[in-house]
Amino acid sequence: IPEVLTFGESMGLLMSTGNKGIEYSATLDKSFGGAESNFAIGVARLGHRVGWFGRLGKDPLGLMIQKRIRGEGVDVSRVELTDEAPTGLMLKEAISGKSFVYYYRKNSAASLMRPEHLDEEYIKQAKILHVTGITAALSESCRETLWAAIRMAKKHGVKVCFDPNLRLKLWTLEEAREVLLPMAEEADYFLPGLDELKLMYETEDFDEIVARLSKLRAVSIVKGGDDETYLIENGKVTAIPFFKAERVVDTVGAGDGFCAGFIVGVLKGYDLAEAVRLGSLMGSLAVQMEGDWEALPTWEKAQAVLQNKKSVER
Ligand code: KDG
Repeated sequence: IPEVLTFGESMGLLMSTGNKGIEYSATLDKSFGGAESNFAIGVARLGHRVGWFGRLGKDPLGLMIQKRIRGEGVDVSRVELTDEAPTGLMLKEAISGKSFVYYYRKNSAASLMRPEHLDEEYIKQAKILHVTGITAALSESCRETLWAAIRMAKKHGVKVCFDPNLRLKLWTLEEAREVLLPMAEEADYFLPGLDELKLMYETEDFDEIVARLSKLRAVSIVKGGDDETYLIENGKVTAIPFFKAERVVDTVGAGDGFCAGFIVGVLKGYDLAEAVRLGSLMGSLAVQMEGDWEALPTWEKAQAVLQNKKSVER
């Protein structure tokens, strides 16, 4: 039985390599992405039981995604492969450490998810449900499904972890704000990025941001300050220094890795600052390899980095 559940859209991912953009690359690397499955893989690699569900097209990309997520040890028993629509796709290029994505996901199988697809019996036995704002951006029915899942979790005392994951390629800031701010109010753990908060709260002023967050019932963890993460609990701010990444290859997936580390810390009963440190370590490792989730470490690797152990390379 999974301790943590998450759901959302996972897509085929074609990525140019060698610092070349999509326009000029002759070949593309094939993988998959999806904020929630990235998170699930991170949790599984750290040794905790996690389930991811969503809808995939019954097509080669859908089959690949299901197999590979299963191969990471994530429970995919509630995944549905459907003929109704294809699996979504995204293209990505990472040029000098900056990543750009292009979506081909309108009317994908995942975007047709409806509240009836949720399995309440499955959701109710988890300790934590992790969701992101991307799902809300996909379609009206996905937004309803997300709300329905949040309500189910709350009804059964399952804690809700919410990452707004603002994607302005999917909806406008105004549309996003209208949905994401009320969702944040329902969360137990709220994990936005500082840039996202500046946009959503329409302010650059950190004190004002803290004041807004302090009104939430959630504990907030603000990712992506200059070189620290902020933990905000009952109006009290604790700044926790980042783990510095040795090199930045591909930034996509850093936030999902962070959430995975944080939630694993919570499951292990760490105090929140310590859970944030594990999140930050995961985020810093996630950016050091191409791919949205490939660089996420196992528990052993994470411990070795924490203890500053040198790896034996040859
Ligand atoms: O957080 C990383 C995700 O953004 C990426 O894996 C793909 O889910 C994705 C999206 O919608 O961009």
